[in-house]
Amino acid sequence: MRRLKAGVIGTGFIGVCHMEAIRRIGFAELVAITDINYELAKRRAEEYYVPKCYKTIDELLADDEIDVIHNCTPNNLHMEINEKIIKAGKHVFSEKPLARNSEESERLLQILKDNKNIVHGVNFNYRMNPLVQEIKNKVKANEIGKPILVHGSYLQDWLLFDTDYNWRIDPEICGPSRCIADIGTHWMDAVQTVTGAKIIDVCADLFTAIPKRKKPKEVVETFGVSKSMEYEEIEVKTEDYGAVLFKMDNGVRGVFYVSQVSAGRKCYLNFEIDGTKSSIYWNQETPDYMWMGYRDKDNSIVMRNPNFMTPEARQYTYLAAGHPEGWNDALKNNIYSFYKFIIDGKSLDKDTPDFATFQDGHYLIKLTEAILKSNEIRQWVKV
Ligand code: SOE
Repeated sequence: MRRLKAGVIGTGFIGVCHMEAIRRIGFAELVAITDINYELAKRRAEEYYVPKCYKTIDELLADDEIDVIHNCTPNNLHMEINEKIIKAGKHVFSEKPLARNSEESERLLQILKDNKNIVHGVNFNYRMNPLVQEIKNKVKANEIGKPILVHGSYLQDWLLFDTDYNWRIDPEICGPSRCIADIGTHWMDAVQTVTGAKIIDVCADLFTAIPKRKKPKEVVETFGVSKSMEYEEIEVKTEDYGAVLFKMDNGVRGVFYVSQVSAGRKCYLNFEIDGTKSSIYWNQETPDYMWMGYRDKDNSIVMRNPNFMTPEARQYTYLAAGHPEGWNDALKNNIYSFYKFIIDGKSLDKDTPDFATFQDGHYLIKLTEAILKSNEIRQWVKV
């Protein structure tokens, strides 16, 4: 069987997750990596036994052996690198956000029009949890009736203290939105996936709870803690919290809030879909369980069990019930569905993938911009 050869650009926190996911796919082979920090890339190459470690992105792009390139760089580099990958004729799997703004992501879509053979994906990984896929199928099969309301949140605490710092705080690198762009887009993607509908109208309130932070002199990894006593005080220009009311194109009303300053919450992405017959609730911190709520019988908590799942969702679950599957598995599923789409010879012109495409990534940037606008003008904004 043919194996797809992969290259990874950026070997920080998320780059390593991609590398490990590729390694778990039988028909994929990780052949090369690169990082702006060449020493780090070399260490990773040794640790993971990656045959080629390039000094520059251009060298990696010029490698004829490579079919797929993962863009795991910081946000401000996504656009240029995505463009280069497409122009090098490689399939591209990018971290979110695709670009700094929707003008840039729109330009990527234009470039893709002239490169129709390229398969493009964005890492909205939460949609690929087995139970999120199962909920999608249940909603589609009308099990909860017609969806009426959607609500939930995504809460973290890794930026609670004023001594917490990471490149995501800097709008030059992260972009004009942090909390909404970084984790709100995951929530919106998950909810759009399970309902099969789009958010089209938003009304938002954003808040910077910690307006000044102590930026350490050393570089701190995402979720890392700085031990440095040397710092400079900086003004924070992006939001720590956001609340959004919304309407979807199928009439569903919704509300969600996101925070990176909620003590004790780590990766607390949860949503509930309330339908005319019943409700379903799922939380990423307990990913193997979903709650089903009823008006006319007892509520129940259902444990992920491949034996009783829909065939569509079962393709994304591997372990027997009681053997937890979680965040890394969902990320693997996302990357697997991307590679499977390519190896099966499918085309984004004709086939609908389970993973998020650049089209979806572009729409999520437009949603983020509408949320920023709504917060600014204190009014509802159409996307
Ligand atoms: C930091 O908030 C972060 O790593 C996000 O950037 C990821 O997208 C999310 O999955 C986990 O948290």
